[in-house]
Amino acid sequence: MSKSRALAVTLMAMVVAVAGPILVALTIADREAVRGETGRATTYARDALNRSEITTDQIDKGFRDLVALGAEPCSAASISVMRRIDIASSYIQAIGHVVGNRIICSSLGLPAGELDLGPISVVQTTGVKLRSDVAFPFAPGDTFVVVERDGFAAIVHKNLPLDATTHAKDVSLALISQSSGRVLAARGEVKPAWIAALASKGTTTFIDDTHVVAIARSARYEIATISAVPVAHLRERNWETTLVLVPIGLIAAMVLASAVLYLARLQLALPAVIKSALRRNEFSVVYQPIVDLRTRGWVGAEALIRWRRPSGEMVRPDLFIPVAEETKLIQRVTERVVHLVGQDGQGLFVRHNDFHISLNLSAADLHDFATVGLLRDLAEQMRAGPGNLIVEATERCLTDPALAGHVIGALRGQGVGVAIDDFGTGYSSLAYLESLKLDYLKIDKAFVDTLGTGAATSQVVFHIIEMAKSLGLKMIAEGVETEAQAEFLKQHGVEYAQGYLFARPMPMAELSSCLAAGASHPAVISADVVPMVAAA
Ligand code: G
Ligand code: G
Ligand code: MN
Repeated sequence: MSKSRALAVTLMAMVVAVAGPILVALTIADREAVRGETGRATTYARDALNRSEITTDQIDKGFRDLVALGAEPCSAASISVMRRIDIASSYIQAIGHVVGNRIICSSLGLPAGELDLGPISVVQTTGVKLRSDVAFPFAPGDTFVVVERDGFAAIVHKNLPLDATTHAKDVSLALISQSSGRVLAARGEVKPAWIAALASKGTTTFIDDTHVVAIARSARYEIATISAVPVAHLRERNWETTLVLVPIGLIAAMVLASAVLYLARLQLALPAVIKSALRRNEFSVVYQPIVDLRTRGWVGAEALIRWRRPSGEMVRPDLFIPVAEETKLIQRVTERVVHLVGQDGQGLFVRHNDFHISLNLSAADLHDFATVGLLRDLAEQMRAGPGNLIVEATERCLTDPALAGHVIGALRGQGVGVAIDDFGTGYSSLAYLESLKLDYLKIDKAFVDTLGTGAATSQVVFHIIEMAKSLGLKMIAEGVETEAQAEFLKQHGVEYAQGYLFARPMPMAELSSCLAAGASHPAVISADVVPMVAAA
């Protein structure tokens, strides 16, 4: 990655790290406010509806009692039942007998005399007649709702269901006749658009330009209530939540931003740090044994670079090898690995002349003839014979297959084996596999992992094995962790394997003492090789 691109990426990551948590905090505050105010409006609407339903229940029962009595509507018996209903029903002001638009007699008794109700406002589909704005001489200044059925009328104080619901003065509340959409009682502004929204069913909430609106409809009567809370409350609540959440968002943003900064500085500084690590000899090499799957004997080992910072921190090769490749430092890293292997492996091939060490090469190494000289010097220093040294090249290394082919040809010419590494994980071209002369194919851990899982990709292993056989390549399976995998690979003709099942990467001193103790010729030899050993 070029320096300016790295800076651009860092800048973008910073913006996301800072803006992300703050945007999340603002979004949560907004949602919380909407949820809270919608909940409040719904509570008001349900409460008003509940009170209205109780009132209607009481009226309904009163009318039924009077009809059931079957007496003359203004007889002493009827009047006494009216008084009883009036006293027993908390929401009913008075109940009486109606003829035309006049109450002839009522629970109020004689002093009230005949009362004029004025015209009917709404006739509900149930036949109930409603008058929504009735005034009485005995209660100047108050208005009432009168509910009429079967010749009887109940007088209800208009604001009873609404005033008892909330004392917040700027909250609008309305009781509506569902069928006609007519306002029976209201407090505050009621927009026609809210009443129009009654058409749908159940409880509805919505927010318009000015209010958070909730509508509750009765399932039992043709009534509904609307409550509307000014959006100003929404903003207040939003602000309160914002005051709590944004500081939390800011802290998260700061933590994220410093993490980005740390990683970016590390990434930008890494080339310089790699150079100083080369100067200060911070690199070392460990060796992971490669076994013969039939005997479990150690036939070789892969050299793997390790980087320990002076702080003691280990930096993973996956992290710094790509950076070294991008910044043209990789050949110096390869040289260092070759140098370290040469030091570590003094006399190794003299003691174990059929053992091999394999080294990982990068693209730059494979496109430069200097690598041929480097490996020749190593072979001389280690007194390596043909096959004692192997180089591993990944598919990604072969950017110029023709040139890489020449370097590979020269390496093989001096007895260095060549393995194709991480096979199947990169961009594969069968053409180059056929044109290049190679010795080994390493089956990537990703495919070994799929063995016996029934995953669709587990089929890929068979194809890789068949291909390796048809090209005459020996196979090394990587990342073998279970006996089942090892057995499966052996059954399918894979010769070699590497993985935690057999051994982890280790320093040369440990590798040497294991070899001296006979790791390359284990005492326990599986049954099917015994005849071969005997034959040999
Ligand atoms: O065992 P380890 O986690 O170190 O390996 C991680 C990756 O680093 C592997 O893909 C391995 O091929 C790569 N790697 C290890 N050592 C070297 C090295 O010396 N040179 C190169 N180019 N890659 C290496
Ligand atoms: O060069 P290559 O990509 O093959 O590097 C091999 C990598 O795999 C190294 O990082 C090595 O430490 C790691 N490795 C080797 N054997 C096992 C194994 O059995 N399991 C896992 N998870 N990693 C392994
Ligand atoms: Mn490798």
